[in-house]
Amino acid sequence: MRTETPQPIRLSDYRPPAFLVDEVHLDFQLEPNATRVRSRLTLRRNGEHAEPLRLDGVRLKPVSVAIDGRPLAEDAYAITPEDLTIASVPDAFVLETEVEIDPEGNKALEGLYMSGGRFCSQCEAEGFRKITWFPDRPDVLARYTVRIEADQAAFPRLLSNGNLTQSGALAGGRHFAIWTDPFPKPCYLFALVAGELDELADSFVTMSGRQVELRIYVDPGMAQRALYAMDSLKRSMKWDEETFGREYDLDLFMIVAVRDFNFGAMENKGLNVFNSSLLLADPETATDFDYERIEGVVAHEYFHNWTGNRITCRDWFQLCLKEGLTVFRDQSFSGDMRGAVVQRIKDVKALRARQFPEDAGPLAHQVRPSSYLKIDNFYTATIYEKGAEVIRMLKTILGAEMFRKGMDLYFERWDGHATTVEAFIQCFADVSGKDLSAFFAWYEQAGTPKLEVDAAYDAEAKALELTLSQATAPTPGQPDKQPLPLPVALGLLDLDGEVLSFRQEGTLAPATEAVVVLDQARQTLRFEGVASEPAVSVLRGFSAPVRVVSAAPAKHRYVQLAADPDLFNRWEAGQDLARDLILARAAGEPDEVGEERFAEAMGRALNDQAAEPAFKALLLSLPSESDLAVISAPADPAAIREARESLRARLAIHLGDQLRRLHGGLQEAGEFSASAEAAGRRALRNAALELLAADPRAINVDRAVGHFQAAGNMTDAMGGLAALMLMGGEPFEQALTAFYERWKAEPLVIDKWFAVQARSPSEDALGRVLGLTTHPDFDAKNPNRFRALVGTFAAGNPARFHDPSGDGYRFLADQILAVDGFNPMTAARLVEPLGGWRRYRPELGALMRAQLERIVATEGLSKNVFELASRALE
Ligand code: 0A1
Ligand code: ZN
Repeated sequence: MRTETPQPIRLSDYRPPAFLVDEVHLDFQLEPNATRVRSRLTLRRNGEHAEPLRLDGVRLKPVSVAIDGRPLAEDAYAITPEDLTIASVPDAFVLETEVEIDPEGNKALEGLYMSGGRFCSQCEAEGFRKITWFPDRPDVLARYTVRIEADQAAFPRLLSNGNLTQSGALAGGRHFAIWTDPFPKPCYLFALVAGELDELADSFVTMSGRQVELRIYVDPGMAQRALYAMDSLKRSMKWDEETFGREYDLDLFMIVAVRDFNFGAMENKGLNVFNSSLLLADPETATDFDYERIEGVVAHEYFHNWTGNRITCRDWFQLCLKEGLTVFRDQSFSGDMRGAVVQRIKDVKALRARQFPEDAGPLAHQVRPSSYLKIDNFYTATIYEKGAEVIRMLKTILGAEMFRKGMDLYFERWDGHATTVEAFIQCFADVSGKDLSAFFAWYEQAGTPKLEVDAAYDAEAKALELTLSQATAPTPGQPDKQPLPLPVALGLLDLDGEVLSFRQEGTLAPATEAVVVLDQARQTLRFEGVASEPAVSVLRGFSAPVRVVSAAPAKHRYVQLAADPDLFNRWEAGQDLARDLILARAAGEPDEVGEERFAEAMGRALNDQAAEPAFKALLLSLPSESDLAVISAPADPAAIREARESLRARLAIHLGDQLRRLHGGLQEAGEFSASAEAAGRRALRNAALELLAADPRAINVDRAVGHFQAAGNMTDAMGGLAALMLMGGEPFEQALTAFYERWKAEPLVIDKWFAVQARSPSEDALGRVLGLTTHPDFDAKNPNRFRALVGTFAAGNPARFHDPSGDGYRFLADQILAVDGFNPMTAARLVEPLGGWRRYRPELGALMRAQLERIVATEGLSKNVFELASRALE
């Protein structure tokens, strides 16, 4: 058992920094096992106080400490494994320190570490303290000059933030580079990269006519695979100018790809560092999904230059200030690039897959949390994706023009500062003259509201009464919930699918769409002039992050599936119908007639010539097993899988010929295109095949084998392999072997090979996964590989993970504990699948709980894993 319980950090304890830093001079003598870091900080006391100087610094090997050029006597300062304290310092002074660190031994991938023989750094959130002593908090902004010195042959490129101001050769085969960043920044945006890297070069002319040099650095031989990222970068730069009036500020923008990285990518000023899986792509090795993600993440990190870097967070509780806003920006960009509806559906699917379960379990937290043990644990779907939804609602409530005005004011008012969510919202209140205090509750209240919709139509009066009510279940630490201002976009259709106009009570002009803001627990709205019984299309475009519960009959949903002009709700109607059918079957009450009817309606929707292929592909994919688990109480993953598969089988049989025709007809000829249209056609073709895989007769197996063998790009190869995985047996094994042989030299592709096996529905899936942990290519020290196998099994194979034996849970706990020994951040991110134990059948819940207890009781556990596992048990 752990002896001491770590103390939480609280938002209410925020105090401004005791000392400010104006200038930072760093000098790195790079050696893999013993890097020397000399630091010269120009410090001054912040306000009138007599506090000592306390600087963060984790397990640094001290070499020297001096103030204003005079070395300090040993009794003048104190060093602990976490900080350096100097009892008495002048009001303004220069502090010089020297420490030694061991990048090679750093497997936590935080601070300065080695990846593939290169130095690279990751400082957000609190990694800088593993490099040198510093007030490691985002509200200390300083100007940096960085000198890097290393062996020239081993580390030919030396990179840091800002502009290269000097470089040259030195004696003994060494060389140096000096980088100066003119923009004051918090230390979490510091970056250093050194090693052998190929360069892809391009440039961009900004809206004011400045030329910016663009560089992407990758493993030798990989430069061509960065072309799509470069193109995405240029489109992002242009988009931010056109959409938000934001221009890039330095003369150079660099991106580096690294293979060992805990998260996706990092927005270090002028020197973004990317997980190579989110940067490198060519048609042979990357899927369309990878392309989409690269475009989105390149944009995300670039957009941070304004929302995150120029304006940063006062403290880490404000993380959503930069993350929710930047996700909102990258989602808007992707919508403009790839089609708003399809993008919106994908974003909502992701929200439901990751954020809704979080919000429904013991790890539920506010978009702006009020306490934490390890901030690393708060890089969550709630902060990012729900944070983006909150901004989106703000835009819906204010309108696009007012929203833009508020953003302009935010940029103007806060440029160069570290600020808060309150200050951000205040900008919108100021430009609109609206009181947004009630809106602020979206940041402070955790949990997914349930929105109940009840419609009563009076045929004689031609009036519709719509009663909307909202309720949010208690979450840890928040037993009582308040109503939230919830924008509900809606419209009406008659039962032939024609749009109905209506007059909202109190308005004169008829309309076909309205946005009402529900801000009470319950509200009844009256609509007049409604010509006939309507199907009510509520929450159009998913106008608020809530779960809708509606008493509308299935026939209304069929009308929507066929004809809702809001394509999001057209898709949603299909999802709702499928959900009800699957849950009925899982509960032992299958609605066979309903299933047939659904299959027929899907057939018609697929025939709709006006609908885009990408949209149809989304229509074909049923709600995921984990989405269904979140809404069943208690969840039985085995029953859910069986019921879902049986609905899929019915569709595959009922629509077999149509699906096969679709699959055959969409076969691509000619050159690969990464465009959204071409990707949409591939998506539909692969979705058809995936559905056919639910009917594993020879005709479909052969088709999947043919698809796999003929694949001319990775999207199709993975589509074929995934379909074969679902059907299992010899054809799958053969395809796996062929795939491995073809791609064994490509780590990013081999990650996919591990992941597809982890999703296998077969009885021996866990045995296979266990076997793969001893495969020579498995490496738990590489987060991509570890997540591909262990993360995919735990989060992407619910029926096998939740095996009644509890073996799946034990396996996950073993893996978490093993990885926690060297990489707590990555280990902690795998606790979540065990966290939802209360929502599962009691027998399963007890077994999940037992593993959480075992984790918490482990000697030497990291704070990261301790925080999540202990919260999950509360
Ligand atoms: N700010 C990055 C996310 C990030 C956070 C922490 C990291 O390492 C521990 C890495 C990346 C983003 O939003 O992209
Ligand atoms: Zn971000």
